[in-house]
Amino acid sequence: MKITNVKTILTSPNQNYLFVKITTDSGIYGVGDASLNGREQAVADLIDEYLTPMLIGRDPGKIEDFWQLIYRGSYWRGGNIVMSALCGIDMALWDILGKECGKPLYALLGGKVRDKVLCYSHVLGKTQEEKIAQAADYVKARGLKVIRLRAGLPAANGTFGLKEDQNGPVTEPWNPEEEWERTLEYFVKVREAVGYDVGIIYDLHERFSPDRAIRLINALEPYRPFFIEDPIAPDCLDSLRYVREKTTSPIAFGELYKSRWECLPAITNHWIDYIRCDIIRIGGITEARKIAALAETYDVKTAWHGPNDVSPITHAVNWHLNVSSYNFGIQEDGTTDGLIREVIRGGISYRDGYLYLKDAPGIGCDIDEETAARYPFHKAYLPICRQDDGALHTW
Ligand code: GCO
Ligand code: MG
Repeated sequence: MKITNVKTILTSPNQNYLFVKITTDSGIYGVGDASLNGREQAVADLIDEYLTPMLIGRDPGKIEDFWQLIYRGSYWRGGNIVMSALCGIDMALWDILGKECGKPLYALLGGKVRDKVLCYSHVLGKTQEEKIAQAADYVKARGLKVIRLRAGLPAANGTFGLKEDQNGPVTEPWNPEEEWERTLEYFVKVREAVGYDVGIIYDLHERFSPDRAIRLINALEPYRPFFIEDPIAPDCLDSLRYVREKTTSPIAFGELYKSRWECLPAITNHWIDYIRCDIIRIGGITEARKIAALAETYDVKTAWHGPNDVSPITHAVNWHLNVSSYNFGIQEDGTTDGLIREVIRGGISYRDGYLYLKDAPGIGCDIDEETAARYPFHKAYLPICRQDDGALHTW
């Protein structure tokens, strides 16, 4: 079998996504997700200009070789643009392999060790009151076993539903000391509203300095967080060690990691309990299964990143990894609105706190290209944060 065509598809059904479709001379094609919020066009250009010429005429079954070719073969290693592009292609190649074998992706990864996937959803809302009401409703009406709160404004506000290109990021306020108080109060109020039978995850979104993160995590401890997500920025490894040593709540970390080697110290030193890389950011399925195996060796669980800005294709890939990994912990089920479901057919479904996927060869998703074309892409930027004094703060 030989690859005959590689197509990038930029589309914006309310939010920007980048898909990859690889066609072969056998008629089998595969689809992948290469979305990188705020930089989609750069990833598409890399695929179109540099990677596609390397793929045409290749055997799609040589997945590991292609991964190494792109990661090591450019001499320059990794980075968000390269790894996202690599992921879109990697997913599409695994999808082709599954379709060729007539087996779902999880079967190629070793088969199921579980039948359903525990998940959590995002509590959203404009005001604290709205969010608390939604948290209670999630538990009562939707049967969620675990819910997720986030420090600060709802994610990526200002990048949705654009009718024209943005020319720079929207600015959000973030004043650490004030927000520290609000962050604590919010968690406590939600805990009081939903009781102690429900898991509550708190995404601190890398927004606190180590000293503030330690104070906050310790203040939250009596309210039993399911885990604290990304409390500090990932850049200084020693800060993670410091936070770990001074706190006892479970820590989930790593949505900004871009490779296995970045995850390594956190896993081997037991600085984290859950590794939560974004499959797209680490170069796809080929790398995710290596990270999962590494984490299993050290009793660290997986909690792959699954927000609304990764598409149903990635949510499905996460599911295949989750059912076939012994050390699966929990899956983020970011709220996706209906429109992306018109563009991507197939994918996971939710019932009573768990995710399910119907058996189908490969990943089990397809792109409706005509519908994708009806939602034109508009360049958008992720927001930034600034403090009262004007200084930039991690968003
Ligand atoms: C999460 C994440 C996201 C990110 C988003 C950026 O835990 O789901 O923090 O909400 O902010 O993926 O594009
Ligand atoms: Mg997060």
